[in-house]
Amino acid sequence: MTLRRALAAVLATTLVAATAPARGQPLEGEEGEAMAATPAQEEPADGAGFGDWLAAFRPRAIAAGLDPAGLDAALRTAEFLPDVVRRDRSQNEFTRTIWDYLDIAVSEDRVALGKAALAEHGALLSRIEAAYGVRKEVVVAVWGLESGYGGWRGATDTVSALATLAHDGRRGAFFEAQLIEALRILEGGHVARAAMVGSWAGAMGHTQFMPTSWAEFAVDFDGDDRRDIWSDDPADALASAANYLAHWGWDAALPWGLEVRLPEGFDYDQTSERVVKPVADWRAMGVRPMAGGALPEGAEASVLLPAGSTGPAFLIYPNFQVIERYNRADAYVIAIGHLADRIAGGPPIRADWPRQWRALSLDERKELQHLLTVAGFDAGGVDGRIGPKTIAAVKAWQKARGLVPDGYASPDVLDALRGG
Ligand SMILES: [Ca+2]
Repeated sequence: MTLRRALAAVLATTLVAATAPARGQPLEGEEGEAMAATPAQEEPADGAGFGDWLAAFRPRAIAAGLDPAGLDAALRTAEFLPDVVRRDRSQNEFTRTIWDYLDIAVSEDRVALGKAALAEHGALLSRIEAAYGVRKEVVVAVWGLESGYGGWRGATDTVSALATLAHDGRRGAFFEAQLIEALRILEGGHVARAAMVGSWAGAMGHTQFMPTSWAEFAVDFDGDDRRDIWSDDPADALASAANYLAHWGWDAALPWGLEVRLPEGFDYDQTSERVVKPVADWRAMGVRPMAGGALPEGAEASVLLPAGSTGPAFLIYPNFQVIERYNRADAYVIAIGHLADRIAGGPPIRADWPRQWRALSLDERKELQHLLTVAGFDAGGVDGRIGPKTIAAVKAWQKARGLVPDGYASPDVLDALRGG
């Protein structure tokens, strides 16, 4: 094992990727317990009926086209995994601010490991960049966040994890479809049954693809007729990630975004992913790159304030929405883009984050939505997810009170709402 691999394995226990939280939500940890807050208290996960579920699943899998003998062989060692259910049920309890997340996701260690990975796999990454038109640093950043540059790809048996989640039923249909695709991968001989391991939620390999993403986007880049994202050799996995980003429209001529300085008197009503203008218009309004120089033009862009008006501002380009195809959380997208920039030698984010604020808990997020709704601002329900409607409701409430309408659901906003 190289030093880089050893370091990456250590890193992965403290950082790890975040799995698909909704937009604007605090990020939850995946494999790393260090990411987790206190797990939710709930009834112990119950494997009763798992065998019956597998028996009932078998004809559905055969109807989906799977070979009965291969299917039986693959399912013979499938087990109910109580820990998978526990993690699935407690996901929304985890709470982390974007700056706490970025401290981990784009730590100096992860930047240094990314530079080492870029050097070690430079020839491969150049070939991938030429084939898919995705900057090599971006591919490395995805690798670094999803699996600590391959050092932690997950050790949970994927068939068992998916069968457990399909049986548990909270999102049963989704995970049953994933399980069928996973079984198809085995039938195709792309990976051995025992080697098909990954995260507790079924994401696999160096770049943590779910089975349906594998089916649609994985490529055989090394030409051995297997689309192998699991083995130590990252060639297929990294090319698959580039293929994924290319498919969703990655534009090699543009950045993902960049940190900007907003002019005095800037209208904060303009800060939203929903407000899209030609870059030239933002330039005319006085928006400038924090690092100096000129804004890359030739595209439309939006101004994003992921921590409100007292934190950093970013001008985000269409590539931002491409990275969202991996994970819709702003914090994740910024982490990928910024890690790529840092690996390429760029500077840290310069503006300070509002570190005096903590993240709202799930109960507090629900209370915020409830209070906004009672006050006449439609927060889009009371589900604890800070999505576009909740952000718009916070903005409208701020405007009505003569505050800066940045839409950020800070503890101060909640306190003011409690005060009526
Ligand atoms: Ca291959």
